[in-house]
Amino acid sequence: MHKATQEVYNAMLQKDPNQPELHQAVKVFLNSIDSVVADEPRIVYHKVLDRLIEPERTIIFRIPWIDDNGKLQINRGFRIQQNSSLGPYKGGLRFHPSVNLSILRFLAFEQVFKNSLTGLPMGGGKGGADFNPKGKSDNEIMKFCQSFMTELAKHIGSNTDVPAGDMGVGSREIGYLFGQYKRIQNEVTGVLTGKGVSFGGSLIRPEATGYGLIYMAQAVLKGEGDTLEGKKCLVSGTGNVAQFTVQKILQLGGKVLTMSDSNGVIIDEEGIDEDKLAYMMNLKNVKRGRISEYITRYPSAKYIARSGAEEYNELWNVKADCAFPCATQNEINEIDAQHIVKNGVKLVCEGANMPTNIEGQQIFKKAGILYVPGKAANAGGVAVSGLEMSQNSERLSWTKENVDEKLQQIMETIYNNISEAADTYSTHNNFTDGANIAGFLKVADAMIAQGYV
Ligand code: NDP
Ligand code: 2IT
Repeated sequence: MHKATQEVYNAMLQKDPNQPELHQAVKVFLNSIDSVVADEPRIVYHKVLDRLIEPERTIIFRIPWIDDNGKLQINRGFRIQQNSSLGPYKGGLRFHPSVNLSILRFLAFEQVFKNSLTGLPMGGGKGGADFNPKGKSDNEIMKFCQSFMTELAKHIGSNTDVPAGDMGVGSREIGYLFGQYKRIQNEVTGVLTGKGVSFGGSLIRPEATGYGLIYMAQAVLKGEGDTLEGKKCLVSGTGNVAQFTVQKILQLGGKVLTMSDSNGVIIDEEGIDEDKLAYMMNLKNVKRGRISEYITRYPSAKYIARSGAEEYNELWNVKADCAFPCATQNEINEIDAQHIVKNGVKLVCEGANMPTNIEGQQIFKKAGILYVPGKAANAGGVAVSGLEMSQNSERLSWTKENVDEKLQQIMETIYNNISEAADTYSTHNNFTDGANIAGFLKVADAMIAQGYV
């Protein structure tokens, strides 16, 4: 990194020493944009770097609630309002016991550039709580969501900040959060996205992140004169993003060999087909069960239990053509990345946010793997959230076909823009640099035009 860029990074380390996920995201980003901001006339961009890292506003609050046993519970809630230069803050809410300031700040930081890449007028934000939804009753989830929104409602609004789902927050939670917002504000607006279709939700929003991810993969493969047809694919996770990633791969003639949850991995060499996916979706979304049950129904598959402390993940050690990490941050370390390369994978598209650690990313780069970072590859979710905001504003609902077509166009445009930025400022097919630079330039220009705020 050039001196001025390095100084920005060092200042962050000094100010927020205990935020490793934020440091990781900022480091990758600064490395990408460093060459662009180094020389005249663009040196002026250095003036916005410290402001990009510092959130416009950080809200931390108490969430008191009462469980089914009448016991008082408390959690910590957050909303990081990172950057509003392109529009209202926009980004998901995560409910997971690991949630802390570092994780949400990295997610909010990434969200700013992701939203910029969609081409829609959205700033970036992220929020959530260190709440563990596992094992909670529906009543407890509802009580928790209502208490969470009782405070959050003071800080959001359809023209201010529009949250959505992320890990642990799906349509059930968005419904409860929306209901409570309405009670408090006595106002029906598009203050959240991912709503039920009967009360303002957009068709295709549940599918959007996974479908968009595969539209991106399609665009990248097309650039190489190839398609997904017949490709063997590794998918991690079994949540919202993973499920619709698998669905779209199957629709396009690919074969899916793996899925996972936080307790273990399924490897099914015969392929996870539509029937098996339907079983998995019912298991995860309705029964809220563990994927270990999959092998009782499909005994020819293999289940490998995981504690999370293993040196590597067997899921990434399977011969395949494409890999789609769709679970969580840093799920691919350097050993996993080496396995992915060794096993012949040519394309890695990130459905999760920052699933590959820095060493892993370097291994992909060295091996010449086509690697699309989350901020470009998983932007389809927030893009359709942006389309939901538009529909709410005009009080109309667009058809499934219409939204899906717009999603495809947006993903193709993102591919074109990050490819072009890579060719102009970095090297051909360096989608990390392309995504960071293309996302950054738009945000930086808007910040400068608005007086460096
Ligand atoms: P979900 O909560 O629906 O699913 C998360 C999945 O990841 C579950 O299968 C979960 O397993 C698994 N998982 C969680 N933690 C771990 C872990 N430590 N090790 C292994 N597996 C784990 O979340 P989403 O599908 O919505 O989100 C997945 C990723 O995609 C996240 O990185 C999120 O930020 C990102 N993303 C989500 C978007 C969206 O629209 N929802 C948009 C863009 C990105 P278990 O069931 O055991 O918890
Ligand atoms: O990481 C993400 O882009 C999301 N969780 C979706 C955010 C949104 O506002 O739809």
